[in-house]
Amino acid sequence: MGSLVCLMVVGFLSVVIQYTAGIRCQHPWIPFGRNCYYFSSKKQVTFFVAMDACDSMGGHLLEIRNKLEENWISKQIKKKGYNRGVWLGFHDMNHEGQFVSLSSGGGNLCYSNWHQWEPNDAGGEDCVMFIRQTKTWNDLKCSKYLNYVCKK
Ligand code: MMA
Ligand code: CA
Repeated sequence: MGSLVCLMVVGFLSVVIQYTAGIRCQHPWIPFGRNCYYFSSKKQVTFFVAMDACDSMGGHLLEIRNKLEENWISKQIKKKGYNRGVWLGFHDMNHEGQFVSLSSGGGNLCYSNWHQWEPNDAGGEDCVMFIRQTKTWNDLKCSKYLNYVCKK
């Protein structure tokens, strides 16, 4: 095999192994891919309370990075019985319409899944939620109450 093909095979296999072998998570965190996830109680809280809760547990508010993760999160949320959805660790508090990640120091979003007509900043909405029913995203006032998921 050419060395490039060989490198590609090794790279592919290491990704497969990383995903299939999985990682260990401390109870009550649960694993998916290379991360651990904490699902909040049924109590709903504001964006800032959710953010602080995740930070204090050594994680950060959920940032959905791809469709695979999004589908898994969606299933977990339904299992948990959250009624509306969850906060995501994205916001546009600094520049209206420019949504950035909380954890990666204000980086732009590589993956997004906005609901039709969103984000619409209706009455001033700077935080982001994952909508349980439609599996899409909406910008929402940060002072609203939702369930949350932490990731680390
Ligand atoms: C509507 C829509 C959204 C907005 C929420 C606020 C239900 O959806 O206008 O864009 O964020 O209302 O509750
Ligand atoms: Ca909105």
